[in-house]
Amino acid sequence: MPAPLTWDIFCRVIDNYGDAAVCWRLACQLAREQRARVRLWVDQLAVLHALCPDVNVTLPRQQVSGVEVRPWADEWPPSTELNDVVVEAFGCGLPEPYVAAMLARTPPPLWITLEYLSAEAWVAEHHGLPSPHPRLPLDRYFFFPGFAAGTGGVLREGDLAARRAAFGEAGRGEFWRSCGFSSPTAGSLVVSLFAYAGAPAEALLKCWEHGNEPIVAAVPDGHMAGRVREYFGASDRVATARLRRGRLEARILPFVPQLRYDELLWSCDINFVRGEDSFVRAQWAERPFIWHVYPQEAGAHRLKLDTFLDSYAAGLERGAAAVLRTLSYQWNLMDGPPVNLADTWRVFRQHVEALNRHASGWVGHVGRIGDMATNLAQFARDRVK
Ligand code: TRH
Repeated sequence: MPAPLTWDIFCRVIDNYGDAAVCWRLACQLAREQRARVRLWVDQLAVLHALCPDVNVTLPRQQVSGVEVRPWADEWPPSTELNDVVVEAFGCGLPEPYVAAMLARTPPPLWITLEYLSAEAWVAEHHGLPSPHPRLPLDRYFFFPGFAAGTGGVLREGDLAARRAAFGEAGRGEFWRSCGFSSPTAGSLVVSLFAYAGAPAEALLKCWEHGNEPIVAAVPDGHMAGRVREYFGASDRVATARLRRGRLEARILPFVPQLRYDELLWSCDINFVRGEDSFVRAQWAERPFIWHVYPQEAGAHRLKLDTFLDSYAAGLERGAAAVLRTLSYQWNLMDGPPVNLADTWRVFRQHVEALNRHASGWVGHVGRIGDMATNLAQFARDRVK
């Protein structure tokens, strides 16, 4: 068996958690499942620390979960040796001295540009294509994650299904306890809420408060938790809070480590997620979910949402598909402030069982193209000379 490849992954945090979240997950999976030696360079270690509290933000070099974590600072550490594969995540660029060293080596390391996840049709056509560097005699290969055959797939650890299956009722009880709560009362609908500032959260909270069933909204600490506190008129900022009015109970949870975010999703009946990584994890949770797409200029995110819903809802019964799209549009403010969100929610609620069944089928469908880390490792093995 050939020796595992060595990897450098470069990541700049644009905003929020997603850039670091995807790179961290990829790095850990390559290290654990491919036995690869992985070095991850991140410009904001504090973001990585939020996702993985074992990361110490003050260390210039540390080994965490099998990955060598390095701060990516302006000053490049001299005499840093090259690795076989270099992943430039989300167009973050590479340090000049590193590129200079790549030019000096024959053959140069394999340079892979990892792109954002999208269900758009052109992704499969562009995935894996080489592209000459505009100035330098170096090729870069574009690696596109995706949901369809011909794309790079999406990240999914080999043991995820087993972890999820083993979680069960006891796991849920333990999850709530660890966050400072008892298990939600039987019969309540449990929903997690993770979204960007634009989401019409107050309108949804109002539906839930005045609805006809008990709802527990689990809100990880952050921007959305602030909105929920304000909705309830709660001024204190204690880490764990339970707020109640009408049929709604909101639970403000601590921001959990990434490894435990799955447990939050598995502890809920419906998940509101956003961006890229939480969106993918909600799919693996095999529960109904509503995606808040990362807002882009000139409404480019509308196409991302539409193309995803087109693929996801293929085979879903018509009523469920229609209300999934309506609620997704309203949550993403696609057509201005939502009108009759309460009606949409009521209809969505009626289709939760159908959406639940569909969620498992989707996992089987996406699983057939293999997971992204395995696909990426194979892609690299095929090209490293
Ligand atoms: O944080 P995000 O919005 O990240 C991104 C960035 O905005 C990025 O610039 C953009 O391009 C990209 O989205 C599309 O959403 P995302 O991708 O879901 O990342 C959030 C991560 O945080 C994910 O790994 C789950 C994790 N998480 C926790 O670990 N604990 C928590 O309590 C919560 C709520 C999330």
